[in-house]
Amino acid sequence: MLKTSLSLMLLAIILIGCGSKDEAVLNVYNWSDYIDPTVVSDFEKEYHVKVVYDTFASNEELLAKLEGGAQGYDVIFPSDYMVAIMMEENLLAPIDASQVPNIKGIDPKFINSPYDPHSAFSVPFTYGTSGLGYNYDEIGEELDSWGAIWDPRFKGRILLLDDMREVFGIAYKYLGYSVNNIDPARLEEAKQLLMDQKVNLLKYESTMNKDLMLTREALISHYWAGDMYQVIDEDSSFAFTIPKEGAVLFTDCMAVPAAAPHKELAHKFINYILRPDIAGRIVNEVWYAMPIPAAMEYVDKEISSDPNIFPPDDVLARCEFLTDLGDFNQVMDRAWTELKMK
Ligand code: N2P
Repeated sequence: MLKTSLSLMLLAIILIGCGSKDEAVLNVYNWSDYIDPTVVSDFEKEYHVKVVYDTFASNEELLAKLEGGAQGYDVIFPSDYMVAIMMEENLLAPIDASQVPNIKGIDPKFINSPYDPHSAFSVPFTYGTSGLGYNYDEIGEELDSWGAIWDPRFKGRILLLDDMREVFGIAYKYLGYSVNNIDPARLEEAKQLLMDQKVNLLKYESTMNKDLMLTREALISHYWAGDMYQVIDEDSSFAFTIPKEGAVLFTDCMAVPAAAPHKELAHKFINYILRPDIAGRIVNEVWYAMPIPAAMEYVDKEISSDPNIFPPDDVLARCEFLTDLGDFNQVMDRAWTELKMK
């Protein structure tokens, strides 16, 4: 009897020990509002692991974290041009495709892209564009041009993304230049235009935009399509447009930092995200397109048929991917600091 209870006790101690100390952990670092939380908790259950989830607001913030020596992250979500920068800086571990069999379900258009020509360091997660979100009911008319951000009617009530490449992207597109322009004179011209815009600016912001719109403090927000659709889903006074001048087009990716402590589990997570049923659930929650054709049967019709979320070719043709600007990055960075200081 005593022997049985002793061994039961021993068993309990061993089990408790396994549950806490040895439970595997995966550290995920993603954009805010960019996952269905139940997808993460289901991963924890299915793989008997714990996911520590943290968020960032821009590619530059993510880069600064990694350059600053952050060691803990296992899966990160850089955009296209940032994958290129991180590859250049040796910050990424190669993706072992044999551990991610669901890669075969990705639309081939998104494989071997210019930012990662051999798809060696990144796996596409979502794609989409930025644009203008606005309170249609209050403005009383449709907006179709970036020109709206300079319109004196909207003084003090406009949010622009706290995102250097996106903000200069607007000014460049409005002036008819490429978002990847590296001519200093054109940068100066864009900066001046953005200086003039500041009377209308509520603030540069990338995370509180939803609240600021829903409380009516902001009337217009330069925003990413899916995030704006999360607002529209809550309050149908709002609308979204990809302006006629064009916008930034992005592919956000999954990648594993070179210093990731749990690389094998990171690959399992990436493979899980690519599963058609899981991808479908994510699209329905975040309103961003994922390049996985087999996921479409799980996606709500309302989302899959929306041309702002799955943009047709003529819209894509006026949009542009950001590319790594090389040394010009520092020049733009200075102009951005000046813009934000004044
Ligand atoms: C996530 C927004 C990310 C889109 N909420 C920009 N890459």
